[in-house]
Amino acid sequence: MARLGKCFVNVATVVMTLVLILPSSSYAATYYVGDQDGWTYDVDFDSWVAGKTFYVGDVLVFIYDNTQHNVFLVDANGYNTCSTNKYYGSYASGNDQITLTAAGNWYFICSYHCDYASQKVAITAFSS
Ligand SMILES: [Cu+2]
Repeated sequence: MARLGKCFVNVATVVMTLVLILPSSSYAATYYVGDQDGWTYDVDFDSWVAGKTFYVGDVLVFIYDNTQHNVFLVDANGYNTCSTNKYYGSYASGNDQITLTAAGNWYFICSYHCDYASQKVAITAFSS
């Protein structure tokens, strides 16, 4: 019995050590863009971003009606001008999960509603 008890202690120690040495990216957060409103044009995405700190490894989930909206990953110019002439990713499933894979600024726009309804969001990802 004593031997069994020691075994459990050792297992517990190994598990705790593994938890402690896992990189912080293992605790990546998932963000639903626009919260309950989702990815649409009735949302102030600047306000949604305010107060949040995003890290590499975090996941953005864009939920939307894919007959109405889409998601384009663009650069700063594309974000500012609502242009998809140059983009790095396009999504149209209505439930897109996009991982922030690098530190820096990430810009997402809806090609239908960026210009006149400001359906766009800019996110800065920090190294985790
Ligand atoms: Cu849209």
